[in-house]
Amino acid sequence: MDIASTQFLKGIIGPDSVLERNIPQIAFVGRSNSGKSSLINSLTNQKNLARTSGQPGRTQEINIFLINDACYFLDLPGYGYARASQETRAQLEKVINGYLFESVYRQKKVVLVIDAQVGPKELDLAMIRLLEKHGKEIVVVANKIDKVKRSDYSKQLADHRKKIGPHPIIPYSTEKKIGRKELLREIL
Ligand SMILES: Nc1nc2c(ncn2[C@@H]2O[C@H](COP(=O)(O)OP(=O)(O)OP(=O)(O)O)[C@@H](O)[C@H]2O)c(=O)[nH]1
Ligand SMILES: [Mg+2]
Repeated sequence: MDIASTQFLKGIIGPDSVLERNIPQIAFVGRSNSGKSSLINSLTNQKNLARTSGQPGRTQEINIFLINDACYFLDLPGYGYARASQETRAQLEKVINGYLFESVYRQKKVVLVIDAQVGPKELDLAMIRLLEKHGKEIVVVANKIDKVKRSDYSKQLADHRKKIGPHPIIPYSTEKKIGRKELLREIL
């Protein structure tokens, strides 16, 4: 299945009636700057549907996109942006955890976006453990795979796999358009 239509619905910071409709939710989570918003643009073949930035901390709300009139993509704020103020980080964490762990909402899949070159950091592993504890279906996207040298590719992915455990890991590059078909197959 491919993506034929995409529509931005709204940005939310807490419970919302849009999420009460009987439409499967696919949430994109991960560290700030890992490329969640770029990934949504890449999957939907749009340039500026989700707003991206070289500066971490771009996405501050949960932006909801309706895909094919059939499911939602939710672009979450990133966690772990060290230079944000304590207050901002606490607020973002409240939005992320409130939606994922303290709401009545269920996700068809949670797509955890990591930087393929950096690998999963402690905050990512903590997020994976929390998601597992709450019984979420996790798909890991190793984004920015274009930054990894060809010769390091399989060793890097094997290292990530050891840390991440039994969840699918999809190498991806929003810049080089690598991994799109594989990820769509996994989530749609
Ligand atoms: N090299 C490379 N850079 C990428 C790729 N995908 C995204 N980026 C860059 O990563 C930066 C962050 O992208 P965003 O999509 O804004 O990241 P985000 O995870 O939504 O960030 P927050 O909203 O702050 O949580 C931008 O400068 C993108 O151009 C990729 O596949 N390869
Ligand atoms: Mg973003």
